[in-house]
Amino acid sequence: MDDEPLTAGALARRLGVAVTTLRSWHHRYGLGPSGHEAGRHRRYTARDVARLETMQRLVAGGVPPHEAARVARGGVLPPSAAGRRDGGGALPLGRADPVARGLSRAALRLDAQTARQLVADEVARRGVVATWDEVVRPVLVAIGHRGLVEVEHLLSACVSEVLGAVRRPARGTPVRILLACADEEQHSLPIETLAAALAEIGVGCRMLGARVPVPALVAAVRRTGPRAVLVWSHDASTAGVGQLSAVAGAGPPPGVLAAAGPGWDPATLPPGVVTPGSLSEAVALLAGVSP
Ligand code: B12
Repeated sequence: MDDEPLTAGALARRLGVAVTTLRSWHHRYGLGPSGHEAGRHRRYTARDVARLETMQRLVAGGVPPHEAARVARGGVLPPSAAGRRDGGGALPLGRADPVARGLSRAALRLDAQTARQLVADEVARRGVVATWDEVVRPVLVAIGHRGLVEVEHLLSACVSEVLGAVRRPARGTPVRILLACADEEQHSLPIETLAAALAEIGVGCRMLGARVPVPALVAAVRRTGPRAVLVWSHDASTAGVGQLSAVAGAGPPPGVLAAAGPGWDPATLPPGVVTPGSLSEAVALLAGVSP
């Protein structure tokens, strides 16, 4: 499978560069596809891919393209460029999906356009849940380990933009679900992803986003009478169970009250609160709420 010759599109996704970049590396530096089958577009063999991975890594690390191309074709790096061999161009992603690798490279380069396009293409290709679990989440976790805050901000914003663009159910569709981050909780991507995944299957929701103060959450519950409320907490410091009791006491209790995210301690939750452990579990739970 891994040695399967790649199309320009598949290789561009894997490297996290635009197809036009691959074409210019081909025409300018001779780093093109060598695989040729009659009647088919030229494809990149495993050897081509290895050369272009070297090219991409060195260029991402700041080495001038013509120097990087020479190394990719088998040359050695001149001492002047040696210091800038590898600007940390790759994240430890283990056996992650090749597109996750491409996304991590684009994110590390702060290449918002490519990162956004990659995520949008994968949402169109495999849907929100698979894109989150197989492509975006592994990259976010790896970036978190590296503590690259500027990359965290950039990638989060790109992912948010793509999720926000997922078509929502038509106006007039009954909305019975309320999603919110706990008070002072800024990690809203998981509930933005949940809202987009629900929209994809025609289920509407109200998503209040990051850092929802308790009075505002209670007011939203009182005003909309949701059948399901999900509150996300990523860290124990934002997981005050009082928020959940406040929701339960705000009116007729919602049929589903869910505490989601690694911040909550299941042992401390009020009775009846459910704890979906994954995005797909939360989608199944909330999609079942009668409109
Ligand atoms: C993006 C990000 C940010 C962005 C958030 C942008 C946004 N709109 O969401 C910004 C830059 C704002 C941010 C801020 C901060 N962050 Co931050 N952030 C991250 C990062 C990189 C990704 C978060 C994410 O979405 N992860 C994806 C998660 C959810 O995936 P997962 O763990 O694989 O998910 C598991 C489950 O949660 C579940 N699951 C996954 N998705 C879903 C969805 C649903 C609906 C459900 C039910 C389940 C579910 O399945 C998975 C397998 O079990 C993480 C790194 C990380 N490891 O997550 C750091 C991280 C969470 N942040 C961290 C910190 C410390 C902060 C700050 C305090 C930094 C600071 N000093 O300002 C602030 C927090 C402020 C606050 N009060 O909230 C730490 C938290 C440490 C801890 N307590 O555990 C982390 C772990 C980074 C690190 N390694 O240190 N952050």
